[in-house]
Amino acid sequence: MTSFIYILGTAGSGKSTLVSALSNYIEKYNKFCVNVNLDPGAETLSYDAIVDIREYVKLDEVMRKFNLGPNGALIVATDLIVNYLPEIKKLILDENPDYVIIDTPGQLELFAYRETGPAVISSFSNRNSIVLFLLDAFLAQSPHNFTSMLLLSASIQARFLLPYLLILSKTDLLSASSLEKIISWSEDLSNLQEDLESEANVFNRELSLNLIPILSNMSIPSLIPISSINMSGFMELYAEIQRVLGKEDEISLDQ
Ligand SMILES: Nc1nc2c(ncn2[C@@H]2O[C@H](COP(=O)(O)OP(=O)(O)OP(=O)(O)O)[C@@H](O)[C@H]2O)c(=O)[nH]1
Ligand SMILES: [Mg+2]
Repeated sequence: MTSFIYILGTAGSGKSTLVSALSNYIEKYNKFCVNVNLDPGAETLSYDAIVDIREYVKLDEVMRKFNLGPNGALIVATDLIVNYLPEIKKLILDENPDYVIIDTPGQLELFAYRETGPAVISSFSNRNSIVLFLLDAFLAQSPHNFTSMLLLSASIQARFLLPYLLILSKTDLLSASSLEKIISWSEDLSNLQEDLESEANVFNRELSLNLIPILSNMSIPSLIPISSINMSGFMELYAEIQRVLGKEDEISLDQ
């Protein structure tokens, strides 16, 4: 049965690089993966895409036709994706893949908070789907940033209502101690709270501390640290994807 893996995260968090790394990794287990680019603003793709939305929605044409600058055109271009969903779905399912890995626009808010994201998911399949939400480890090193990222991820989780994994990307950029610190925050928010107490900026400190009780009431999944450069964490990530999708047998069967 075909499963859909949606890669979401803020601009530059490593989404497109993960599409390429994850599909290469999964294919080692003799699973057939296809990649889909839903980012009309992508400059170049580092992976083969069975569907590239830039062939349907061209940013420069949108700019000319609607007399828009690049940011306005991205909003319209992302909205226009919904017109092509039945055609795209057919192209994907005709291949009968095990996994479809879906790259989403850098401007997370265009996909997540307008209609396109939910429309894509309900068109492709509400079942056998999972969201991987990327937190950029380099940015997550400050306790205030990390708190904001958790809040954003909880908001995305509420918006899509799909099984959901929280991924700490680019961990190769961090020292072992910085990585451990971030993991300790995610495992126990009281560790995060403690480090927020020494945040120098009063406004950041107060805002983040006020968010801790809210975050404590939400079910935040454990963080999966990965690097798409040195491939650390991919075994855990793939195992977790399979567990959530109910395909636990794949690794043990195919290894
Ligand atoms: N060191 C390191 N760099 C990474 C990793 N993953 C991605 N990058 C780099 O981060 C930058 C952004 O990566 P992308 O994969 O383009 O990120 P994105 O989220 O698709 O970016 P947008 O689509 O523009 O939002 C690139 O320079 C990547 O080479 C990683 O695991 N480690
Ligand atoms: Mg990208």
